[in-house]
Amino acid sequence: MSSNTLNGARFVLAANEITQLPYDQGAEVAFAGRSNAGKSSALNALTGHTGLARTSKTPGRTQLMVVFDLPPLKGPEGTSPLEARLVDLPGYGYAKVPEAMRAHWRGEIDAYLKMRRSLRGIVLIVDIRHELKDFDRTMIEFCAATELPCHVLMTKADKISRGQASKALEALRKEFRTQGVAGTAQVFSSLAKTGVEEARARIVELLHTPRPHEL
Ligand SMILES: Nc1nc2c(ncn2[C@@H]2O[C@H](COP(=O)(O)OP(=O)(O)OP(=O)(O)O)[C@@H](O)[C@H]2O)c(=O)[nH]1
Ligand SMILES: [Mg+2]
Repeated sequence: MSSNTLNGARFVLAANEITQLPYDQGAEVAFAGRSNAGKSSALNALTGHTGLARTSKTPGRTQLMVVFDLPPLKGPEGTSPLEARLVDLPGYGYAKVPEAMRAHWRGEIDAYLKMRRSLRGIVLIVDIRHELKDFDRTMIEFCAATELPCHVLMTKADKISRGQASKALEALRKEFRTQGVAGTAQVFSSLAKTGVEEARARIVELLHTPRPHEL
């Protein structure tokens, strides 16, 4: 499976709760991040479809789990291909989202992360200009604790210099090392298409890597 397989992404459904998601088999990678961090823009850049995931200047717009199908993953000779999906999770941390809806999504995302057997990795989208927020840290710690691979896209890199971007990346990697977290990270920009190939390759790798409970 080459990294441009992400170009084959197609919208499947938008779910308000995890019971509405496609049957839990195959391989899935979920996009998480604070509201307005740039999740939908990153998905569009990675799949090469502008408008596949809705983007907006109004944070909190994606208050649904949005599922995209990818072409099936070819496994070793003699094994049947695996279904593959990308999931855009609702952004968290937007103050104007009513508390009841935030509580709903806290519960659903928590259950999704803990129970989704086909989930093979998280792509965490953070704004490269800002420090990690509490929820980012919670996500990274959760991934470390459950051996769920996490790849951080430090996006909106077009808004700062290259030097500042490498510094931010080094700082995050250092934080991972000191905390003993096995996460990976890279500089990204949906606007300038920086790091798109690197991110695609990492996502394909995540999709191909079974979790311990699958073995
Ligand atoms: N300059 C720049 N702007 C970006 C980039 N990525 C996203 N944006 C802008 O940031 C805003 C939010 O982007 P979205 O992709 O909608 O963010 P999101 O994380 O999906 O937000 P919600 O779905 O509302 O939680 C939009 O105005 C985008 O145009 C980037 O790489 N560079
Ligand atoms: Mg979005």
